Amino acid sequence: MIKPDAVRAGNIGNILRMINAAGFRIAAMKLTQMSLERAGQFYAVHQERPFYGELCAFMSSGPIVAAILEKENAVDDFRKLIGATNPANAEEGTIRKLYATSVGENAVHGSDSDENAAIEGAFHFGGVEMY
Ligand code: DAT
Ligand code: MG
Repeated sequence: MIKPDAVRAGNIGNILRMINAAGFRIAAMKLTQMSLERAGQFYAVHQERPFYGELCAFMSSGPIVAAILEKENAVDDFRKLIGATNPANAEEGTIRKLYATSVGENAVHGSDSDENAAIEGAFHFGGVEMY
């Protein structure tokens, strides 16, 4: 996902250009907005964390770009492309270093495993929207 902060800042094109340049194939993509309830479901794994309420409020605060990306070693390579959760710790040239403003408003989401990528893809897209 390209998160609401990056969409608001006009960085959809910049981020997609980096994703393309890194060799990912876009298998599904759309502009959409999660309700507070849907954001809560998406991040349910974090529900005991102190930032959960803030995270769900932020993620439902405006439109996002949801996408399914394909590549060999996609999960690890995408995490490298986006950089550390906190942009203060992200490497130079990563999406979060360039476009995130804080640990909470960090421009992009990436799945943390192939299994979760499949779950998260199905959260946003029906079968006829995947190519
Ligand atoms: P990532 O998005 O790098 O996988 P995560 O899964 O640990 O990071 O956390 C999910 C999101 O929750 C993260 O992108 C932003 C938010 N978050 C994480 N740690 C936070 C913190 N200490 N304060 C505020 N928001 C935080
Ligand atoms: Mg995560």
